[in-house]
Amino acid sequence: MAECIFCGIVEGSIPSKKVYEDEHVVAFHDISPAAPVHLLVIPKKHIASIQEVGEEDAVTMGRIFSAINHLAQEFGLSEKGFRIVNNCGQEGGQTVFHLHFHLLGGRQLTWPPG
Ligand code: DGP
Repeated sequence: MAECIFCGIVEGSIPSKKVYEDEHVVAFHDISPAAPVHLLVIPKKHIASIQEVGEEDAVTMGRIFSAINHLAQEFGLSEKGFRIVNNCGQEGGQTVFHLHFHLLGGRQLTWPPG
């Protein structure tokens, strides 16, 4: 079994509610939703954080953002809007060290975050 939780989700050894998958990207429902829609969009490749993203990941990063756009439409967020969050490192609030983007929507979100 993979040591990384999200690698386990990618390979299917850890269950998740997947909502999107292509050759580079997987998206699934967050286990602890902070909004009516709370999805996580991740690269299949293990990248620990945004600090490890390089030129070689350009196609993957593009796919992540086009998947986010597609999912925002599919989950009915396009009209009223939504938020994309990436937590990076300890003070950034990152708890799972496999790059992921939170897609949050379905309620009025406030700013600034805590
Ligand atoms: P972050 O704090 O940005 O690293 O967010 C990690 C998110 O991952 C957090 O919102 C909870 C979610 N999460 C952690 N473990 C699991 C899991 O096993 N399954 C799913 N679906 N989500 C998880």
